Amino acid sequence: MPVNTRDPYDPTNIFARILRGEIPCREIYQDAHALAFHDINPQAPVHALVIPRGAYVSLADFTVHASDAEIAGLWRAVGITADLLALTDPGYRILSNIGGHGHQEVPHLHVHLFGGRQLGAMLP
Ligand code: D5M
Repeated sequence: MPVNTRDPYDPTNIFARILRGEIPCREIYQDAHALAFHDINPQAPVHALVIPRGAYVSLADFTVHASDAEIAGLWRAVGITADLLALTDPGYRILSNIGGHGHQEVPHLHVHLFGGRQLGAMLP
């Protein structure tokens, strides 16, 4: 179900439940600010998700309301996750869907990492 980024945060969303340990994930990395795990429906040989621990609906919400430490922490975790998955060289793609037109389905900010093969041109 697409979400509206102006909607309040829904603490029952699936990634909130993963953060609380209520449902399992295939964890790659975690620290004080972020958790990284494998996507349950991979769209590439490597498809990971990195999420902040804080309750943010999307990148739009995060960039306005998160602290500098949270913002730095999320992007550092993206880089660390890419390194752990050996994506950094030869390269990979990140993507974050925002709201209805962005076809965001899970209303907790997540950064997708795609890699493990030569990716095509970036087309919508
Ligand atoms: O993408 C949401 C992504 O979240 C989609 O690629 C599937 C993934 N997903 C959904 N549930 C799970 C669980 N339980 N574990 C791992 N990955 C999951 P979006 O950008 O919102 O369209």
